[in-house]
Amino acid sequence: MIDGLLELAVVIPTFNEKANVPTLIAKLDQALAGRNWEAIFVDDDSPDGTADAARAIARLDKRVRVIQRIGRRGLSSACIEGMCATAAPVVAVIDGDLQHDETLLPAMLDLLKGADIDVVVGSRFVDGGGTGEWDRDRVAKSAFATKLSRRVLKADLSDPMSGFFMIRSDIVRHLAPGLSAIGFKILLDLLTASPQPLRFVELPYTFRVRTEGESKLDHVVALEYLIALYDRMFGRVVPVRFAMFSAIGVFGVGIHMAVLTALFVGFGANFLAGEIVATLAALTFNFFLNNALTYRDRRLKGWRQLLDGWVSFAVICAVGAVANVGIAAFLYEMRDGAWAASALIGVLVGAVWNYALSSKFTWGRY
Ligand SMILES: Nc1nc2c(ncn2[C@@H]2O[C@H](COP(=O)(O)OP(=O)(O)O)[C@@H](O)[C@H]2O)c(=O)[nH]1
Ligand SMILES: [Mg+2]
Repeated sequence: MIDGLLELAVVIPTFNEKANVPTLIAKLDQALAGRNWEAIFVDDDSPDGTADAARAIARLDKRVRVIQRIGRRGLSSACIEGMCATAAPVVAVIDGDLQHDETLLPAMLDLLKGADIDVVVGSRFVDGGGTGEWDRDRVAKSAFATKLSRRVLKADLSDPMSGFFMIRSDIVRHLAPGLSAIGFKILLDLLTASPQPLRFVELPYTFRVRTEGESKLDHVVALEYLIALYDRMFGRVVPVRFAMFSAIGVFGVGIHMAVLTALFVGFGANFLAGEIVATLAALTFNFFLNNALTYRDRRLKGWRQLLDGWVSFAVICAVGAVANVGIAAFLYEMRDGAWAASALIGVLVGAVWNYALSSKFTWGRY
């Protein structure tokens, strides 16, 4: 069998998992003995040198490959790139921290060799599976997220949030252009993107305890999850990034008014001075919030990038403001008296301008 065709690619997204790399390869080697497989590490340039650790093994073992992504973060997009980087007919995704049970892989592969299954999912929530030593808080959060995603999914899958699954690679390539690639729930993304329901089987496993490194799933990741769901439901009407950008813009108006009120009413400052300070405060607030949330995956870091980004954002927004006022004034002239509608269209044009240019020039450069 070893000399035969490549059967399976195991995609392993990693961020700071250096200590787990050799163990994982050894475990895959054992679990997949007699199968023709390759492992693809997709590492987001981990500071701990995970990619180097994987390359050190890859020099000796041709089954191991490494994709090192620079300047990008994101579990879903890492999985997609890994899955599209193989000639194997079947791909599995497994965490790099040994929490998933790799001994399930041969059974998953055998199931996919039958004609009528598209995806095999490792599930913590079918009989025989488990969440291991999770605390109650995490079990509750996970149960909530699972419930929510089942609503969106309309499929009777017990563990749609699972990060451990195997799928035919032609299906992934076919669905890839329509994936939202945001956040960390790639399986959910694949299942919801498919025009016809994917045929799935679930196999139970117990989520292991992490012994090396630490979890990257923080609160912002939970927000990303909600964003991914939003994207699936309304993303076609209003793109998720634009919705976030606009929501943050509305917050910015609040900041502007609060600062202006404090300075002008509270401290009796000159109106123009108050306006200038309020505008700068709102602009800075919007810049940092967009950097942390809307463009989290392309976040600017360090003084130099942040300063460059802030300046370009300020210039773009200044032009956006001129366009906003100009268009509103023009419409107001044309449709005598429709002041509110004119103003709103001005705001919308300004917002689209700010969004389009800042996504290209402020957050699109590094
Ligand atoms: N390439 C890449 N891998 C990631 C990223 N975030 C997490 N991972 C990897 O995804 C897997 C699951 O993440 P983990 O933090 O263990 O999630 P948890 O098990 O739910 O706590 C691990 O192998 C991580 O190293 C990321 O932004 N990019
Ligand atoms: Mg983990």
